[in-house]
Amino acid sequence: MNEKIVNLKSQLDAELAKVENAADLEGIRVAYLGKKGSITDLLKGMKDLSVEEKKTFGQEVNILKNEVGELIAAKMQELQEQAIAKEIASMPDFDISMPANMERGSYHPITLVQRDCERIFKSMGFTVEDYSEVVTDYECFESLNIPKHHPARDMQDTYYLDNGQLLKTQTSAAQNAIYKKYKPALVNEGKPIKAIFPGRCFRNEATDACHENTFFQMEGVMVDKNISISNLIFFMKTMLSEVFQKDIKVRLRPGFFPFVEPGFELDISCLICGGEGCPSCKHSGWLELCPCGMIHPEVLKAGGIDPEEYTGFAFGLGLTRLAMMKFGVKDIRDMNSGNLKSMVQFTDNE
Ligand code: FA5
Repeated sequence: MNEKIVNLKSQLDAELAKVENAADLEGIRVAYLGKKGSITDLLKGMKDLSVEEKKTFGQEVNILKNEVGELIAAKMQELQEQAIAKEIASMPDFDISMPANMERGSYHPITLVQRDCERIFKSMGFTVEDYSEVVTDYECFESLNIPKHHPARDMQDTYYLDNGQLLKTQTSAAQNAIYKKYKPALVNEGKPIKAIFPGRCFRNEATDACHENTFFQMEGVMVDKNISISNLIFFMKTMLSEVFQKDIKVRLRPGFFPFVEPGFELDISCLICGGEGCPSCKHSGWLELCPCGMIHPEVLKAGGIDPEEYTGFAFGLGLTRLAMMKFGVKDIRDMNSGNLKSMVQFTDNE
């Protein structure tokens, strides 16, 4: 066997015997197998060999390369096992022979519908955005065409922080930031803004079977040239049929929100009582689920977008209520109860 190969191998053995942690081991891996590593150097040196020598030497280097990879992987395993053993030894009360607690949890119903909605909208080209729960008055109200002292604020009382910020009452609070973030791509590259942003909302209000003070919404916006109500209706229909996987009764009626014009309330027939009327739907047979509308020109302007050139739609889906309907949860307050038994019964099969 080539002398260089033999030397390299014994050098590696010596280094591996001394290594004590994963970071040093990674250093060794790079020194041997990296782009500028010793084995790569050996391969580079082959250009000066005869055809016959190249064949033998090449084979030997490849064998060495595999061997080095295996030795490093084995050493990594050994180091990991040592680390676990050390951790266990440092916990005198840890009894590894104790049986594991077999009570299984499950994903929360809201997480499940949120993921479902994200999957559906992603497949239609929407990006998923995350946004803060603490926002400014400008984000939550003013940028949405709700100036100070506007009566629309009365419907969304919330929790204020000493610094004047507040816990967001609606996921619409992220609209302004989303428009500003994606406006350059819209104007310079002609890429429509298509985003959804799920999030937790807070309102200071009395609770009942379909109202909580802490609940989830998922906002969606689309802005481009020539966006119309038909686009909005298409996306709403697709979302509902994908989430429920069956036909459900919906109704669209006029709704007032200062940040859309025209605005709509999209209600679904209550799936708890089949539309007969029950506490979950305030005995009306219908549940307000997803208000929506065409984005108000003032809101586009606040986001730096020219409303003469671009139009768009926005919707605010009540994710917690959607989860209630999908999983047959009669009282929204169960959703925040932290009661594992109560939640698992709805989602055990997921
Ligand atoms: C809004 O919050 C608007 N931002 C929605 C919107 C977005 C309209 C974009 C137009 C364009 P509203 O307050 O109606 O609207 O709440 C929207 C949905 O959130 C409701 O239909 C309901 O499903 C859910 N929701 C509202 N308040 C509560 C609550 N207290 N508990 C549980 N779900 C709620």
